[in-house]
Amino acid sequence: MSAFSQDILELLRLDYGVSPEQASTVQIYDAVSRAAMAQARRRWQTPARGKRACYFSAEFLMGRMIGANLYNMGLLKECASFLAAHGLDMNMFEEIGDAALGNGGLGRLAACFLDSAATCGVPLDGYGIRYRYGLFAQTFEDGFQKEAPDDWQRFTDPWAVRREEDAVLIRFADQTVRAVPYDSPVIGCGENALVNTLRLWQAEAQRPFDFDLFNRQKYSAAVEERDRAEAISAVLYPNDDTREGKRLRLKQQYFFSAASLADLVKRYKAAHGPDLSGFAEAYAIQLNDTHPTISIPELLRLLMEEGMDFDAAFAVVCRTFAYTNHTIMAEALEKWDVNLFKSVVPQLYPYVELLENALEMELALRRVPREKKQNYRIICRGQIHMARMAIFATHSTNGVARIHTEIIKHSALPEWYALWPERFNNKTNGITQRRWLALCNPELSGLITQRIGDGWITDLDQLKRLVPYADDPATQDAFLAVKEEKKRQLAQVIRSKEGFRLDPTFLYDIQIKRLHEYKRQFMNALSILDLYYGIKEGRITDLQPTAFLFGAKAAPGYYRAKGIIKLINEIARLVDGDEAVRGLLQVVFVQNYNVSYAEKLIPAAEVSEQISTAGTEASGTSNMKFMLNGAVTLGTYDGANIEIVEAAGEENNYIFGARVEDIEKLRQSYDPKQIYQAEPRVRRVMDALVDGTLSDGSTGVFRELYDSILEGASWHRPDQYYLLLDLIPYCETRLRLNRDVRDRRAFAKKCLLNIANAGQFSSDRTIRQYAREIWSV
Ligand code: GL7
Repeated sequence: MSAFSQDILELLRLDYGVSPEQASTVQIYDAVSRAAMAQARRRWQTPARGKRACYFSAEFLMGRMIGANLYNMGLLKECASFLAAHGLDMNMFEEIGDAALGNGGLGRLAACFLDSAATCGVPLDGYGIRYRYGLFAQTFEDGFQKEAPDDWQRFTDPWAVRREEDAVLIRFADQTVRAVPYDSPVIGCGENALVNTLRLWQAEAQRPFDFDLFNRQKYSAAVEERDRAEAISAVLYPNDDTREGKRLRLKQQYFFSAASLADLVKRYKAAHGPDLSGFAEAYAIQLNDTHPTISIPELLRLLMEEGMDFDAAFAVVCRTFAYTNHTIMAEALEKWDVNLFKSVVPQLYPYVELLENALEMELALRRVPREKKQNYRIICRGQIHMARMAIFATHSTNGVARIHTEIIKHSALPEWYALWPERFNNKTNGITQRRWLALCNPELSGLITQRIGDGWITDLDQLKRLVPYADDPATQDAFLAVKEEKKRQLAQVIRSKEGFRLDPTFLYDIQIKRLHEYKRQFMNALSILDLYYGIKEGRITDLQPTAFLFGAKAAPGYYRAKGIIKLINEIARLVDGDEAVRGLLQVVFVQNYNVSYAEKLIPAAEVSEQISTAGTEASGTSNMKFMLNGAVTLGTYDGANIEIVEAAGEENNYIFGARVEDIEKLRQSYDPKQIYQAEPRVRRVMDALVDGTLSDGSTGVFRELYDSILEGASWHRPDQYYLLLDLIPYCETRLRLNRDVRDRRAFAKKCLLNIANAGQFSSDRTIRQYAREIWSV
């Protein structure tokens, strides 16, 4: 028996006094994780020398760590056989340890980056918050979303180590709290692998309770201070792409930024002595969106309190930090009310003013005319503009896909690009092929490795060698067999989780991502209605039976997003209850879509829905995961879709709809009512919302959705995301795709060419670009 298996047995025996047969699922999970952890810890030391990069992020959407860690350590097979020998298997860990400390793409990107950096030998550590509760758990009641707390730590957290000795105090105007770090090893895969660190800070009170008050029998008052401290890291804000100017949110941001910087300064001094002028040569810090931007005045403060003058300190700050922009949606650009800011972190405000003054001097030097200065001011009309601060006080600002970076430079922030063009650069997002192919799709991985070897696991460009196989009927058939198997497996999962019988012979068309108007799940729903009426009216006669799958969480306060979930659930009910279409259409909205669910859905997909309004989705990353698993993209010219289609061939994907240039031209004159009136199919599906066909349980939310398209609202024009403009082209492209899939081998060829050309979308590539072009590590 291997040392690893022996360790597991011993942990079970010593800690729990059980054999594998007697052990509970949690006990096995704990023992397996800790046995692996013991091995990882031998390779887990931070080297004393050399520059390190740090990824500051309010979100790390790690998902379940056990599988990925065992895989990267080369222990997965051994673990599987150990479990099998005792009549168990890896699926038993299903309900345990899915750390949802992020909302969506932005948080998952951070997790992929950690995996890639450790694999590529890039010294990169993650810094963030150890939320007590992650993104809410979602269920549906009568088709409406219900939220419940995500108590992810309730079993154990064997992958983290509490580092009491590295705790620091964080000062706010009204409280001082302890920040206690929990470290997880980030274990790379392959020959160049490192073990880096993810350090998440937990907020605690300086003392557990007030003894005095307790003795006087004032029990709630005695623990009040503790509760107020713990509130800071209690919950992840459930908003994706919108930012609320909430006090607690600002506290969270300062909490982890200040703790992380205190940590780095302490380490720097231990290694280099008290003079901090070389700080930027020791640490490169990437700001993941504006959430950690408060680090800028904080580092300035730390440096100046050590005696550095402003100019010297500012130079260190600029050389240390780099900023990634992840969205240009107006409501997502973070601003803090000056008074709120001062009432939370008054010690920082003078440093914000220093930054503002330095900016003012720079603008004067560059002869920016008075009337244009408004666009630059960090402090403007009683608000602090975090993105402006982030561009001004860093050496690099990057977008996350080619089109997104171009939009930043030429339409979102052109005045900044005009002043500092050399700071702006693109880093197209990527995904880790370890989790998103090797681990989640061993069947396809096996087929690929059988054809081209396993070098792709750490060098995804090697997938190019699959190109010749795209024409090979044996490979096409093998691919189709794998897809069928993954669809069968997914159908089983959905049967047990949702109680819905998905037909594995149907075409699987999947849209999974946060629920947001700009992502246009609503348009997908309207298009399904068009298919439904098309079949009923005899306009569509030869449809390849299709299952439309959705997964999405709506921010709890986002009324329309929740209405769209209800709408899709009602359409599912309509379709399911109608004999005439039942053999042709299925619609299912899965509950509690998360990383683990994605790992089941993506390998089974044949069609990847990427249908955001052109110019709105900065990049998207699920588009890359689907591509890697051999789905074709049905999408718009937006985000990374453009680069995907460029790499894999437009003929192997299905692109439709208005482009950014079209929308810009149309913007002023766009009138969705005209389309509604001129096009009976559009009218038919829109009217279904309000004519009694579909019921919203008398909430009025379907009427509100209808009005948002045809009437607009006080804060936006009608159909602000151009659903009606793109609806018919979308439906027609969908039908064309549907006709194409009948030729199974021709379709398999398209899928194989997507896989073969997915190499550039590895986050290994992205991380190497950050390392070389931004961090110099
Ligand atoms: C996002 C973008 O919306 C998404 O397109 C991008 O892929 C992701 C990672 O760069 O970042 N921006 C954002 O605010 N959220 C995202 O997911 C929440």
